[in-house]
Amino acid sequence: MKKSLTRTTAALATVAAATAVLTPAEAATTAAWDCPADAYGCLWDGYHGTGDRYVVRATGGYLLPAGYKDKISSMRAVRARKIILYNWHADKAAYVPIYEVFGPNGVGANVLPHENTADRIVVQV
Ligand SMILES: [Ca+2]
Repeated sequence: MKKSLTRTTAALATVAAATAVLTPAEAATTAAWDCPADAYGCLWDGYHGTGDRYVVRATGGYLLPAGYKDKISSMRAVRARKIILYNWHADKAAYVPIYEVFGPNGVGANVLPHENTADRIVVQV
């Protein structure tokens, strides 16, 4: 009985050590508002620059990729002068601007109250 308990304790210690090693790397890749310095900006599916990140690397106006359409909740302009998000309004048959942020190296913002609606982006430099 005592020997079995010792083995269990040793196994738990191994798990704890592995977790301790992994945690700093996870934290580094999910730092809030982290966006590459050479990108025009970043969009996130979570609030406060967290969650799945879309790195903006093209200027002009274009549709968001399928995985990011209707999912953006926060955004930040890094090299761009301005990034504008648009939502499609079927009744107007048009994309309507819903939120904008300013750079270069701007602070991030939550896309309130229009989170999870953006379909299109315009990036101005
Ligand atoms: Ca939409």
